[in-house]
Amino acid sequence: MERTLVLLKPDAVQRGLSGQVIARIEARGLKIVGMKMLRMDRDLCGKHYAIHEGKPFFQGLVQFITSSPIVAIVFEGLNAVEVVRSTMGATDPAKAQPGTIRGDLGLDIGRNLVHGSDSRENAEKEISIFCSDEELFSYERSLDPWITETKEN
Ligand code: DAT
Ligand code: MG
Repeated sequence: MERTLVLLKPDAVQRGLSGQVIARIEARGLKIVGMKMLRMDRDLCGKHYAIHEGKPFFQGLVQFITSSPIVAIVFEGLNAVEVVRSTMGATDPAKAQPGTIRGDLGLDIGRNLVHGSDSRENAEKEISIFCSDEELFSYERSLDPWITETKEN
């Protein structure tokens, strides 16, 4: 089953929106297979956001994401990467559709509440940055057949 990394950024935790954000993703049917709170440092930021290094917003992004604890969650399920991305909405909350996390709860691109991996390949990389194998759980839920017809993807 496909897995993806979600980060509840410092603004989500500080604003008391962690539960709401998790609930929206869980309600789609995706399963939590790993979760922890941590404070990102510059080093972890460099690894996770390597692709954005040198961009004009990078400094502000590092400043923000390291400013307060975050929650890292690994979700698993059918098309987990794409489903999380569409549930989050566009990067800029001003452009995100109502009904999405960013479109309902955010205003500013620099305070957009949540991260979600953008491809299966990046999801695998990002999950390994944040979680060890021992921190990830494989388990069945009795309701899974009511959420997905197939076990494969
Ligand atoms: P996403 O988080 O939707 O995958 P991204 O990977 O392009 O977006 O950028 C990572 C984060 O960097 C994004 O969540 C917020 C910040 N960011 C991106 N573009 C920005 C911009 N133009 N101004 C300020 N922050 C920006
Ligand atoms: Mg991204």
